[in-house]
Amino acid sequence: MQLELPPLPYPIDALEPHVSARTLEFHHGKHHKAYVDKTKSLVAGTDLEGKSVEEIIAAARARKDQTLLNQSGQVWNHTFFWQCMSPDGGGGPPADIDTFIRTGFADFAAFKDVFKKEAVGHFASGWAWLCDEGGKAVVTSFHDGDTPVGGRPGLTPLLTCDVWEHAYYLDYQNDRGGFVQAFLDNLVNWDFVAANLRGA
Ligand code: MN3
Repeated sequence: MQLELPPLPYPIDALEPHVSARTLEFHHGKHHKAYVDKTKSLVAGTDLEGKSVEEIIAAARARKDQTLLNQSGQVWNHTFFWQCMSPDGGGGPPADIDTFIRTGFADFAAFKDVFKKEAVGHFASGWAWLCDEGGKAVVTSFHDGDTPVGGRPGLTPLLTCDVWEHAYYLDYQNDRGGFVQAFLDNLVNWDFVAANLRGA
């Protein structure tokens, strides 16, 4: 992944009414941009200048540089997160994803329940994830700007929901559960999740 602010993969008002254009103006145009700008300023003039976001994250972990890890992790997480949503999202998953989800959960409804509990129960800022861990579906979360990228051996990220307040406060105020429910029911881009599962 390039250290750049990518354009959103859909028009800014495409996720309404579940995520408003105003939320995306701030979330993508201000918050995500700030993480890109801050990471660029942190690596400028160092051996990490010009490296990929994954390389910067790996170096931040190796050097125990929490500031660089949070900033570069937020770049990766947000670029991934935009692709996890679609105006045509939600509903049931494609057959291959449904089969995969049953490696870790009783069925799709049970998965949604666990994912929502993880997202709502995550204390303070962070991200809820569906990952492939050695062929098994797992739900987990990471704090602040941390990311599954190099965060735990054998963990492949498939889907994420941003549970920082900036992701939902303009539309849902303090109702994180309402946002996560709308995300699961109406926004998840299961085709993107399936591509991640195939290693695309
Ligand atoms: Mn965010």
